[in-house]
Amino acid sequence: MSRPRIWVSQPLFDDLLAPLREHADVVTTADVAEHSPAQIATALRDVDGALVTLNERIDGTAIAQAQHLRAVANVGVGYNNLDVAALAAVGVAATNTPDVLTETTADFAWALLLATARRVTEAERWLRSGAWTQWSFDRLLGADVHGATLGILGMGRIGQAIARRAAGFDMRVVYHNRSRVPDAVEAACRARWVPFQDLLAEADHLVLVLPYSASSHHVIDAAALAAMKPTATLVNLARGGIVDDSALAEALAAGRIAGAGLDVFEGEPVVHERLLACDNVVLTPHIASASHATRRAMVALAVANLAAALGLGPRAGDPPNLVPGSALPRLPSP
Ligand code: 8YV
Repeated sequence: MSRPRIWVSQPLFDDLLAPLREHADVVTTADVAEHSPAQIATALRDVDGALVTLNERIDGTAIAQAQHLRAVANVGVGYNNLDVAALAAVGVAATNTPDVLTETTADFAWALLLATARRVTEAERWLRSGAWTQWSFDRLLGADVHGATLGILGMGRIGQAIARRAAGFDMRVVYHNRSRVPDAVEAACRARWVPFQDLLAEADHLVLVLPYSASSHHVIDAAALAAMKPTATLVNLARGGIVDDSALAEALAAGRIAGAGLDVFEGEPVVHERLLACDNVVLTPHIASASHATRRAMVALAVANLAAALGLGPRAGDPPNLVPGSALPRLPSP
């Protein structure tokens, strides 16, 4: 049998690809690339496996042409860039990288929340502009975090890790999730399930950590923003599209909420121009999981998933992180 072929869609810590190189021919991508759908289809056409990031949208058209493809390993916990149903229909496994990024991403939620509530980046911009000629008592006043109510929309692993950190700030934690988490988890997180409307109304700081899907599209729209406290802050580190960015820009500009911290955007890397124009928003370029250790752990896990799915060497076996709805990989073509 010939050696399997693998496409690695972005530069991803080359040293971590060794377990793949040992048993397969690996095609890497030298520079960070914005691949067009046609380039993705071409890259997938002759390979058995692919290691991809959220930059690559793996759609039905590319999948239909990828006759040898058996597994796609996503470097990320979110996998809305993959058409899992189309992959499963032809026996291509899809995997993601849960757990390894939970704590790092939860840390970053707090970085955004604190920066937003205390207007850190706005203050720095003001200082750097040379405007600070005199100290003044009532300048750049923000919202307290300690003792406030933290709202969390989406109580998966990352939501729970964010909630656990809230104890250090002596906060009250309310969350909304389609289903309540078990009592023991609620107790560990000191969190209480509330209906969605109550979450909007009660949160002083609302953090979004739910997966993106058709049902979470624009779950934070103009009506949801209007239901929040005018003093509240909103943090999104889940996916663009969960928030209606245009409605958010309008709410921020009109002072309908106090501020927002955003790591993800509709149509990123393009950011809505009216968000760019707002002072009361902290903007970061999708870096919630970007610590040295975690980004390496994500690649190592995706490599292990792909090796298992393709049956490479000692790592052969069912991949441990198949996403919901994924198929097991089909047999290699002769
Ligand atoms: C990743 C993310 O950096 O894991 C996710 O879902 O959004 C980020 O942690 C990204 O997916 C890289 O592909």
